[in-house]
Amino acid sequence: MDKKAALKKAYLSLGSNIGDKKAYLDSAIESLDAHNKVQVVKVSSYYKTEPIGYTHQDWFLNVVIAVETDLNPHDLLDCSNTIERRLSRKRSIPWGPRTIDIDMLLYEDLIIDDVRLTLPHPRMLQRAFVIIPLQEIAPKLRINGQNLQAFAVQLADQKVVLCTSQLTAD
Ligand code: PH2
Ligand code: MG
Ligand code: MG
Repeated sequence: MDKKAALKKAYLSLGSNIGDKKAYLDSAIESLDAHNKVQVVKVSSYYKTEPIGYTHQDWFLNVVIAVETDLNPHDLLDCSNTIERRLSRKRSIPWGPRTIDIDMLLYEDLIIDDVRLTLPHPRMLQRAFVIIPLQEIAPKLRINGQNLQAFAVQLADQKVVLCTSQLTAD
């Protein structure tokens, strides 16, 4: 079979709110792309975003990427978790501060719900820090028959600030 035809498209959301946030995001994206079965094909702008869920923490820097991969969803999850560990991710407070978080949003149009992985990501439609950058790199994407703009307008109260090219660490 034609190799290119076998590649699967997945979207990942990355976030950081400790230390040099941009360096953590850049390093995670480079590490994903360095895997011989993962190719990063699109990277959104970076966005400064107010923390959702657990609010007593610093603002996040968030980005969404598209990858093409030969890995199945669980192997892509393992790959992401390995990179999180390498970037000294500690799991303490749920939804709390983290050097790097890599969440799988979508993998083709697969629906998965097992102990390790739920796809589509169960909270993605409630999160402006996911929907806004995802809309930027996948403007034609539809979820549950609706375009992403329909979800974005409902999340207008969540603060998501587009970063310019002069992005700094804080
Ligand atoms: N991640 C969370 C919880 N809250 N808030 C923002 N703004 N960005 C995140 O990446 C984020 C969050 C859990 O993973
Ligand atoms: Mg997360
Ligand atoms: Mg996560």
